[in-house]
Amino acid sequence: MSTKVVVHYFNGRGKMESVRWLLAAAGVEFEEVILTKREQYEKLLNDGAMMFQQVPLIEIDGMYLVQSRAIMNYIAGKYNLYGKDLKERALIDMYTESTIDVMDMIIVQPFSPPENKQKQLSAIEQTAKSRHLPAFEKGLKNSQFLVGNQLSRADVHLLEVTLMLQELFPTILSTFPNIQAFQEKMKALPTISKFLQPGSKRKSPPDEAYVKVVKEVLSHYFKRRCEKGPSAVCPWTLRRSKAAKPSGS
Ligand SMILES: N[C@@H](CCC(=O)N[C@@H](CS)C(=O)NCC(=O)O)C(=O)O
Repeated sequence: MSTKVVVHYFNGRGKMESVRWLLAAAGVEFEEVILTKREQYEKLLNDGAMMFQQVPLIEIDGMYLVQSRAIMNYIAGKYNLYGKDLKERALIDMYTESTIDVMDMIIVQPFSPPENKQKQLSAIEQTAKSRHLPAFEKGLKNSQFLVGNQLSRADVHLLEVTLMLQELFPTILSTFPNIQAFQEKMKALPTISKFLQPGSKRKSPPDEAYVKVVKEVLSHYFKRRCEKGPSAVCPWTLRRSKAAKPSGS
């Protein structure tokens, strides 16, 4: 096992991007093993590196860590991004879960049937605006940080999720001045500023190539999804429906 921090994931955001953000905010240098082939995933399986046969997987401090929340809890605890006591930690966890609720909706979107896209986008925007962003706006009313008087993982996750939301809905923060001011201060922190520069390990929004690779590497998973119902979009469904058409049509 490497003595450096190594993250094993696709060349995209998915469930690993918040881990990358936390490492970057903490100023931790890390290496990446980018999964592009099914064989790489099978090798990790055969090596027993993935406790639940899933990525995100990271190598850190002589351990193989899986489960994105567990990974982030470890990094936040180790690098002092988890508050000064249990009560602060509980508040940080509540904010963190809210950001995960929003990010999960965004992450799955490229894997959903295209006909659902508009409906899903509207749901994301509506939920973010009416439920999540108002709570963060309030939390930042009299403070530079969401919890206590120091940077925590909640701040890092909030910056990440608000930047993701703005990619989809450019004016979404127009009625949230505290979050806008927060973003500017966060972007100026040296470690964050570095991560936001082109060429960093921050990943771009998902594109078709990323979706294709994920579907190939995790073919067992998407095959199961396809077998569950005709609405799932996957290579097998497309192949089956094409094959079912009479030739020449
Ligand atoms: N609860 C897990 C879920 C991880 C997960 O769903 N990973 C996907 C890729 S993002 C995976 O490896 N799926 C393969 C499978 O479930 O067999 C976490 O948060 O890490």
